[in-house]
Amino acid sequence: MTTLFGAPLACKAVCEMEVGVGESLKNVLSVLRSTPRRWIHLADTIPPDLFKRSPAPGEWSAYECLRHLVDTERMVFPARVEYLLRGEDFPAFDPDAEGEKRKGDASLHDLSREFERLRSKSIRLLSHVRSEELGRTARHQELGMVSLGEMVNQWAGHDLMHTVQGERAIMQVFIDGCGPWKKYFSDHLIG
Ligand code: NI
Repeated sequence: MTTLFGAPLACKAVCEMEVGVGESLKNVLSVLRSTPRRWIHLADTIPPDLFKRSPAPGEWSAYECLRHLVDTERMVFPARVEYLLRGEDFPAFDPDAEGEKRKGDASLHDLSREFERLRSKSIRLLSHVRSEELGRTARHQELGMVSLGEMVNQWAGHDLMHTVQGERAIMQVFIDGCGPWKKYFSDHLIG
């Protein structure tokens, strides 16, 4: 047994590495499966004016966070899986610019279901990825060499990052209204 670099590697270390990688994909999938239902629940429950309320000038509302998740699900993450499986270099993506691109006004209902539909396709794509393929690498235009394993971890983190961002945007109106309790929200204040 040798590594990619030709150095011998003990079987025990390989087995432990594979268990670790498998666990990593399982954890990633658990997040990717959970995110659309969380957004559907928010979109169906939170009043649209609060959902679309910008927390501060230039800052994304929950609606814009959801739209960005839909855009990246359509244009970025599944394509990156394909690039990495092929070992093909891929371009950088400017999430902020892309998030601003689509100014359409899809309803919260439609946007959240579109996210769920696109995510189901992504889960099907990832279900064909074998643990050993997570070590595949390709060159990202800005970041240099990255692996598929790193990319899927980023995907799950990206889900949570923009979900937290959306919830924090909704939070602002309650922070403004809570009087002396406001001091406890210093880590969450926007603007
Ligand atoms: Ni993003």
